[in-house]
Amino acid sequence: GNRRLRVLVDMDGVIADFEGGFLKKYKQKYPNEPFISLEDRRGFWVSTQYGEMRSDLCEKAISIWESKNFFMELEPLPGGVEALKEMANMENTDVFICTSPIKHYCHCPYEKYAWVEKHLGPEFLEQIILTRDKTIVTGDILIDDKPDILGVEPNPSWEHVLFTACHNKHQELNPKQRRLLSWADDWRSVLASKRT
Ligand code: BVP
Repeated sequence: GNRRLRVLVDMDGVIADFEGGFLKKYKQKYPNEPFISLEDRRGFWVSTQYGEMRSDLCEKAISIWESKNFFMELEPLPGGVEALKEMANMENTDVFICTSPIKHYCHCPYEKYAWVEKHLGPEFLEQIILTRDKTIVTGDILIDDKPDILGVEPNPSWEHVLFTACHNKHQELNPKQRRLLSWADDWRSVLASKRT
């Protein structure tokens, strides 16, 4: 059979700093509006928490990631690029970047490819999966900061390993769910545990 390990890695909040990039550009564009510090972030959806603070701030938040160059200019999260390159060079290991583009499609999909080419190299362009439904993608592990990954497939093949982010660090997990606290955490052991 196929003894290769297939690792799916999310992009925003796992290898690219969506939250930091959002807050920086939101403060630049709306210097006189209230904001939510990363320490106070709760819940996956930035737009929801801003909308709860004041209803018009939901669309102001959305305007940030719908802008040209938002996704392109995200900073890499510490250790992510190095981890993916190391993973890709491991024996019997296939790594894919599995990321959901926003529905405002004029910049985001292009900029995600450009980001990968810039930070991981052109050979990584072969490894990109853009999908709004990750449950239909098969793999052994999905490393993702979104706590609930749902779609049309009720029993996805992958084990979701929750990557810690400002919005999920206080969240209670299902008893059997595992976390990676950061790329300094022991991701190599998580991969090893799926090979046996
Ligand atoms: O493209 C990202 C940003 C966007 O959703 C996608 C999440 O992709 P994955 O990390 O799951 O692959 N996004 C959108 C909103 C609000 C939209 Br209205 C948000 O609050 N946060 C967010 O990440």
